[in-house]
Amino acid sequence: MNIISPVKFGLSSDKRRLTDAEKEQYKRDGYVKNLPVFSAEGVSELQALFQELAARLPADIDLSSVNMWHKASLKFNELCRNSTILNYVEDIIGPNFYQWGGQFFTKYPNDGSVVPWHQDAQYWPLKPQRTVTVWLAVFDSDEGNGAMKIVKGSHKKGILSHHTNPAPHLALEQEADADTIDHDKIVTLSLKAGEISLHDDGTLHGSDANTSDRVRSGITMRFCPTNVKCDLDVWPTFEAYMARGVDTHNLNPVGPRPSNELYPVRKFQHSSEFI
Ligand SMILES: O=C(O)CCC(=O)C(=O)O
Repeated sequence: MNIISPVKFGLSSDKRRLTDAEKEQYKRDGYVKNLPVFSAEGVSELQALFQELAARLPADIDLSSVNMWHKASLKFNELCRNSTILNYVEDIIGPNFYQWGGQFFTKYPNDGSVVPWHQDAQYWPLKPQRTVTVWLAVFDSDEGNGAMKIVKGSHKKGILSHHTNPAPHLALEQEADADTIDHDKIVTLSLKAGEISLHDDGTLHGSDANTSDRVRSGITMRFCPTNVKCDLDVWPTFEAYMARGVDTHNLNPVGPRPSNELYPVRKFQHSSEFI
């Protein structure tokens, strides 16, 4: 699909919304995929931004290990305000929502990194459980290069049993117990560069190693309706960055729009570190 609008980060459209079938699928299965956002020109800009931001990090910092790009970089923050992306999110969580996370999940050819099966809500101190994750494909992502996989319908099973697995090739220490994975219900979220998937924070997901000669990278953006509150005792630097609508609940500290082009160095950082 060719999508047109002369905004930064390429060509996108305000016109496409989730269809009723996609909304139903999200409720029933905990995900939707192959939602178009960027045309070929936009994808080139997106890939250039990926190269620029990845190159900004000191050599000893792994791109996938840092979050908070939406606090550190104005360009990244603007990418997360793309109206097509926000329209899709609004169709799931309603008109008033904020962003709290922005991260790359990158696997270079044969780097061995794996994302273990997990449910996000299992370790996120956010109540009620309503976060939608946007996973934006910077490059084509498929079986060959370690695309994300989900277990269809797992978001309806409540919080499943996890254990800690500190193995160095794992991008996360939280791992769902093997007997929680229904292998018949696994779906690979193959995406073309410039497309997004959405998943529910209760959906089991993970990804295998990239054994291809192609880079696999996705940008995750975490969005919550304004009635979701973070437990600051667990995540003290949490801040809500309004993405759309108004916040009448005022349950969380609010983060300022970044005015700089900096980079995060850890998973969690406060906006005051980027001034
Ligand atoms: O990119 C991946 O393989 C996993 C991403 C992930 O864990 C997430 O979006 O929460």
